[in-house]
Amino acid sequence: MKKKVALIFGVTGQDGSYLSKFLLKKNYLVFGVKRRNSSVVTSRLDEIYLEPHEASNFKMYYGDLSDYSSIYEIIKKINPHEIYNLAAQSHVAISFQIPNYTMDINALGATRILEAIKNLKLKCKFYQAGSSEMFGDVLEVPQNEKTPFNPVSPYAVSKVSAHWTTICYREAYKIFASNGILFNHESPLRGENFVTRKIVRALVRIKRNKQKKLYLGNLYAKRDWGHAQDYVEAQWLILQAKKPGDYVISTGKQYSIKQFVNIVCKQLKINITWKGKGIKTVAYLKNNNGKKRIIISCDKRYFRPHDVNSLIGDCNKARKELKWKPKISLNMMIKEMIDFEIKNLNKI
Ligand code: NAP
Ligand code: G4F
Repeated sequence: MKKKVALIFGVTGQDGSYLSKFLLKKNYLVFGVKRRNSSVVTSRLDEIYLEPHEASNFKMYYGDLSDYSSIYEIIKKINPHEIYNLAAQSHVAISFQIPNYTMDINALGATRILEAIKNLKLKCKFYQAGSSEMFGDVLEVPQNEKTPFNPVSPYAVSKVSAHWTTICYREAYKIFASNGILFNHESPLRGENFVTRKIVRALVRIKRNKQKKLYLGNLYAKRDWGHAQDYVEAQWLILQAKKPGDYVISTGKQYSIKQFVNIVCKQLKINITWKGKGIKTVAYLKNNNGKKRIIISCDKRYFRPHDVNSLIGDCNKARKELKWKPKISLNMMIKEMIDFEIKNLNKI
């Protein structure tokens, strides 16, 4: 039987890596699009990107979401059954510093892919990586597919635009185009400047005396955190549905950043005490001689002009229609992230 062909924009990212491995296991031929960087960083794909190009079921091409001609040519050459658009300037805080770029890549980037599909008259299916950040200052608790969006960052606005463009092309041109509305999902492969990886990495290093302190921003924001491995399965299931549609993917549980820190400390057997309020909150350790050492403080640098304070998803539609549910608990995920950082430290 001929292999199914998938094309992944954003293949070098956290989800791109998990999705590539997932699709290879499902016997797909996987093509990834990688943008040019001054250093070649494909570390998240090392296990699958070692074989010779021709013989491999995983191949990469250079392209950029800012460049319509590269997108058009790659899609034309590959003629995929499924396209996953995971590429984005995905950091919410940074989107306040580079709003034009964020809009170009996240909003117009999705439009460029959809335009190429339309212009080439392809029958392929399209997945758009939407975000719970689109709910912003939430208008309903928990959030589901019917909850109105209320975005509060350039990142969220760009994702709302891509979301509606996907629906527009589905309805106007009958393209099988679907949106995932994914809540935060993490893993050992998460970017180092997202809060979960930053916390785990720093606390492992503090435990090993390789770092003195961890500086954070808003400790009181709450997120609904799942594991990227579970969430890429949902991305695939969304494209296997009978009809295109939009799906919330979440765990339905939420924790604050402070609670996340507490769980990591418990697993690492770091005995911290919290003190203070707001930006003056600190966490300290007590030495054997009773002296206190502050290991966590807040720093203005990590606060956003406007933060999303509370997110929690209701994924009943995905549970019912896609038979999807999260399998990896927060505790299991944190353990995996800790083990990964310890392994990294031991390599040095
Ligand atoms: P990520 O690790 O930041 O990966 C983003 C990917 O996009 C990387 O491969 C990156 O390439 C690529 N990219 C950035 N700019 C590009 C450009 N101009 N042209 C082509 N590729 C470009 O993000 P992720 O966590 O895997 O998330 C995947 C997608 O889901 C993103 O769209 C994100 O916004 C969305 N999302 C994520 C979450 C989450 O919690 N993880 C939740 C909801 C939605 P480089 O490697 O070269 O940087
Ligand atoms: O880990 P974060 O940067 O993730 P955020 O902003 O929720 O965005 C992630 O999830 C979205 C889905 O909802 C994705 F669409 C998006 O692409 C990305 O993957 O921050 C989480 C929370 C925020 O409230 C932030 O203010 O943690 C708070 N925080 C506190 N201290 C911090 C820090 N965030 C970061 N990055 N760094 C800190 O030091």
